[in-house]
Amino acid sequence: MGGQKTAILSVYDKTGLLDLAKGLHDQGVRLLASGGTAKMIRQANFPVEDVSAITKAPEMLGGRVKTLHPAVHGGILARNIQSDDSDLSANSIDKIDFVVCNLYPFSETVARINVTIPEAVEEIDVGGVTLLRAAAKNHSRVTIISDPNDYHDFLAELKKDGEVSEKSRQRYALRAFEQTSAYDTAIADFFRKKYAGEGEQQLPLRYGANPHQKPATVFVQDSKLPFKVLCGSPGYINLLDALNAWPLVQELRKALHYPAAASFKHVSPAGAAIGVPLTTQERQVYMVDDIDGIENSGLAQAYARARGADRMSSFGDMVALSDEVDVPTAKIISREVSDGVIAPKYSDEALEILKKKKGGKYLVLQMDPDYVPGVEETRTVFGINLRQHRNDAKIVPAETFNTVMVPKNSGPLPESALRDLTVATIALKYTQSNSVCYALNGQIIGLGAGQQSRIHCTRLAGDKADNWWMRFHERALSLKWKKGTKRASKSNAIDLLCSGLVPREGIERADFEAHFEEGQVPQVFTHEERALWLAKLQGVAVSSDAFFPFIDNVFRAARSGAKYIAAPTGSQNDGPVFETAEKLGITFVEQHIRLFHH
Ligand code: 93A
Repeated sequence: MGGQKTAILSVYDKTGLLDLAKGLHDQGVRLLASGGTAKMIRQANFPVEDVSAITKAPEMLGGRVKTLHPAVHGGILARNIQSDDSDLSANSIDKIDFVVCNLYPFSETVARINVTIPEAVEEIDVGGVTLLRAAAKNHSRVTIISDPNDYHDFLAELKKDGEVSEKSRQRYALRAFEQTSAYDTAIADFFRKKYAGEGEQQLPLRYGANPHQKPATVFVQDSKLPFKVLCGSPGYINLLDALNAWPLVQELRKALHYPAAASFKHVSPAGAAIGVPLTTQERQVYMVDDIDGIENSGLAQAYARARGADRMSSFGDMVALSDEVDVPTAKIISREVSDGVIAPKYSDEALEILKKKKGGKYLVLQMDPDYVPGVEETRTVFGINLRQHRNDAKIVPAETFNTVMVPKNSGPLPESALRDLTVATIALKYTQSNSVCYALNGQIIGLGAGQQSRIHCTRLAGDKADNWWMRFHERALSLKWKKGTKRASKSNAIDLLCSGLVPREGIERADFEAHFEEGQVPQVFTHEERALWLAKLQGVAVSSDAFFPFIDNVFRAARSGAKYIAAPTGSQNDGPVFETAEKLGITFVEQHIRLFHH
């Protein structure tokens, strides 16, 4: 149409406004502006008309309605098409070519201490957001300038070319869309805190990962939190643990059809297990031989195994349980040092037991078992957003472990091997990488998490598996504790004995000896005793979250009784890795899904 171009200006932040108005005026652009914006331009003696010149309506409601009018939005949204042109001329509306707008400072206002809801409400920009969105929507014709930092480049381009290129319009439109999105997020955040009702859609947390990281909160957008707090108040790390531990037990339950339990610390499992019946010896090693009714509770046996795998690491754990929590399970938890539990349901009696723990402060979360998270997950690290498809890969025993690399022509894996590889592999899916897991009897027996080198994971997990197995040695089972020795102290002393780290002298030795009855301090294991006993650890299943780069991992796994290994392939050393496994009598299964987790 070649005629005079029109700009509408409505800015809260008036930085650079006069230079912009001058630049537009120099280009022969007609300027329309809302109240305060027009006033400032007029005072500087540049020609400007009030928006009311085209709306024929005054600003009203104390400024709540300034630019909200068909004369404005028709002029912005009209395309260069016949029907839009005739609509405009039927209503005597002129097209608008440039929109310059920035919004009321909502975030700055609500950041003030003691801001009231009416104060916040007044800072919710409606007309400005509409200007931004309308102009950005119609960016194929209209230029939207929403950041004073863009004034210079915008004017320079206009001056040079007499118009704004499509590329620039796209860039400016994107910026406007980002701004309205952030603006709406800030408004929703504010009102979620005010109106959502604690525990429904959001929950304030005492602090973040550390006490100085305040404020901290957990929330969902557009739905309800899928868990209820039945007792205590969750911390940030409790929730990180719970929200990793819950899907782990849910997946174990679905894959193996047994009740499942996990014991989490620092966002990795210290133990995870299904409720395979416990032997008398296992009950003793896991310190649950006095729990009434445990033999009839799959869930209690699962937790006894999860907690018993590595009692040192489970100290102060976050527990996840796949099924309704019953009395035997609650009883086991109630006398251990533990931070909290997440489960789909609690029997009344079990809940009463848990509610008494920690002086009434024990964290009890009830998870909605039907909750399904969205397929995408986003996190912010150092102010930068990262988004990915959630790791929803399924570990299905009958499918995941059916590609046997060595020995060739071997038949299908025995049920127990499939079970243990499944436990180990699902555990790795929720373990900080790198990770390697050893499993036996339906439970983790050693897990190496968060090591930068794979062999260090394999060793760490192997050492833990060895330590676990040493606890079944006759000597470790017949310790004579001094009366009053606490469970945690017993676990620490057993750990020293079983890992071969019993102090020889000094106050550390005295401290160790103090746990035992007079004259009953256990002999340390000799090298031979240890070797003899460890040789009896057999049939272990080992899983790795990524391929083994070197054969050393296979050597180490074999030393702790590995009979089955599942790992992704793709290493340059795959050939030697398989050969080594075969030589050591290990069945090596390709597990084709890499399972890094962070
Ligand atoms: O209260 S509003 O939402 N109602 C409107 O119709 C409207 N139009 C523009 N606020 C509105 N604005 C905002 O006014 C702009 O986003 C800008 O931040 C501010 C500029 O006002 P003034 O020109 O009076 O200083």
